[in-house]
Amino acid sequence: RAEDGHALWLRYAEARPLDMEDTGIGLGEVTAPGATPTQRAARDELRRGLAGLLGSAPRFREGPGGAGGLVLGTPDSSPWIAPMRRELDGLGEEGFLLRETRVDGRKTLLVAARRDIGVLYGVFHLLRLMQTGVELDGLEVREVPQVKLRVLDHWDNLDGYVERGYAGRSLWDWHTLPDWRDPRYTDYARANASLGINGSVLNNVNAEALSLSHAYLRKAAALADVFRPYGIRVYLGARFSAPIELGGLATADPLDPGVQRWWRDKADEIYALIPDFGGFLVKANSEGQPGPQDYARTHAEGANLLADALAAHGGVVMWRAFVYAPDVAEDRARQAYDEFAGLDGALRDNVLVQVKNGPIDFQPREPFHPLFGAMPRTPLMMEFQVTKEYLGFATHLVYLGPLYEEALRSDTHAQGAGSTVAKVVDGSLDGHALSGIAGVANIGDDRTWSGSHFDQANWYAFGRLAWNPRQSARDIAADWVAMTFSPDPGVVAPIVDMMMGSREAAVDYMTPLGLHHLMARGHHYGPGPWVDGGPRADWTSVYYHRADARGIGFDRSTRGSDAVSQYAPEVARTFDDIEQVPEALLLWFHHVPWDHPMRSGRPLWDEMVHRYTRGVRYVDAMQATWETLRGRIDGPRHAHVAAFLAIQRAEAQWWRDASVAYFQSINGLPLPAGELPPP
Ligand code: GCW
Repeated sequence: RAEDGHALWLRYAEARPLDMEDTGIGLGEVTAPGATPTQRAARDELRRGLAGLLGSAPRFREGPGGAGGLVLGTPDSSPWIAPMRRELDGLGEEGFLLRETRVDGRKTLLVAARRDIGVLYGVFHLLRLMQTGVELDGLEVREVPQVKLRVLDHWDNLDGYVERGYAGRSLWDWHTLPDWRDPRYTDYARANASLGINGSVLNNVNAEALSLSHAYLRKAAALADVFRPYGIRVYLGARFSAPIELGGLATADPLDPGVQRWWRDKADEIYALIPDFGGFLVKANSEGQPGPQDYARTHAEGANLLADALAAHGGVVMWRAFVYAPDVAEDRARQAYDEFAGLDGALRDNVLVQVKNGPIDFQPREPFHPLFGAMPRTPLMMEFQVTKEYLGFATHLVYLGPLYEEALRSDTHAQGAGSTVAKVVDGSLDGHALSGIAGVANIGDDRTWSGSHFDQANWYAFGRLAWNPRQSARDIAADWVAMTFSPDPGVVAPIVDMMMGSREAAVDYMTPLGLHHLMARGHHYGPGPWVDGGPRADWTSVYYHRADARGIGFDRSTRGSDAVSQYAPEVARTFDDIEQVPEALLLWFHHVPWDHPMRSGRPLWDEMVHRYTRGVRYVDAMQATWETLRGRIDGPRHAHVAAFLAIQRAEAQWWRDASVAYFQSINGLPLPAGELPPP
């Protein structure tokens, strides 16, 4: 049933009278090869999509026998595409071309690529155009992915628990794998292929050694078999100490020949089962995980150990830069840069360093991570979080497109103005052929897949931006709404508007003006600016906001922790200057007096309260918008979203009231007049 959200954005609902007559192309006739699994996947998707959109299933021809209608293929699989071989050269392994043309005098729509996977991507693109009501007459589209590895990271444990997952249990049923291949695995692959996602790390970065055991590798191989026709490679989170735990060795020292042999043998074993295995994702020496530093070796020596084991098979290592020292440092925001920047040039060619978008940890707003632009000789992979650990889990409606866009468009100035994070990530700034972008998945066994209807949009936006990091979050939202709810502009426009402001609203009611890490301890849901004490100072809120009677904010300027100096001089100067730093990051970089005059003319304290209240009001506005859509969205989904918005409204106020009251207890200042939200 479409109304429970299980079909995602691939609903293919007949939304407007879009019949074959209209387009003149005769989309009911499809000439497409069906010899390989990927070719059959393309045909299956068209069957499903066109049946839904046009009201009747298309007729398939393998050809030859006439063109006209829809013609799919590669130069090798289709006599109609063969003459285009030269023209398709520029499309790479995954790109595609859609073209409306005439073949033998008949109107024909070509979906052409160099490889089957490109054709499948082209089919999904075409179906998207139809779902969003784009005119096919005169169509000419060339698409090539800008980033090579477009990967979902699942933080799924082998017992089915998903770390920071708010969408039920893990999709992978390790118990029945490899013998039972749940049809959901295919649906998962379809959804990802529709976006161009081409990799899946199956298990948590807090990895269990067991996931590399032969029994579990056979299970992973079964998933790889299901995903392969959809262009998706499987990767695994690797526990650095696995040679000890699985192999019975006395050490996991990367310079030990026995350890090196163990990883080589393990790689051979994996590739025998999964010939196109993608590689390893590693969290080492962070939050208690084992790593090379346990043996006084560097991250580079650790990463290279695994890289050497995978190199012969074409695998890669995605080595995470999310590290922090076992002892509390003066400024945790500095640590990844301090540990990694000096390793530039010391890593093998098949190593990518995977960097979170900001220097702390997926906060509602962070400045871009200073490692972007600081390691020109190393491919840096972006790690976004799709699951909303710090943004209200799956109950709060927060569209992350603008957060991703903001990070990707940030200018590192590494090679002068215009050196955006997107250019670092897609490899174009430093000329890397290897490039990657990862999203920590928000997927589980919930009927909606993502824990709520609107959280599907975050999976969707991540995938679209991974394909092309320069796309606009607003355009992506518009496509998603049209496909998911309705292409009716009267539905699309208000929902897109509501989505586009939703992230800023969460920033406002949780952590305005550059505040960060103020949530409740452990679960990270709900306010906890008072959190203090416990095992580590940098797991508390007071460590980050540093509020006292005179002011608030973390001084990372040249007079403070000097984290600003990790950025290129241009950027550092701006962040260092309290007059120039963007107000959205003011309290990230500066400790500011409560009466500091803001650009609005309000003193800082009044501005803070104003923003907290503004965030709550935005949720009011979302509720009002959603109410106007009653009757235009099917009842079940409308009711689900309305219920979640009511939860969000109450909790936005909880955040606001708790935060304002707490900070008042420190600064003793009155509430500015007129700033009380309705009860
Ligand atoms: O965001 C934090 C989470 C941890 C997570 C860690 C990481 C997988 O609170 O749950 O562990 O980051 O990214 O490694």
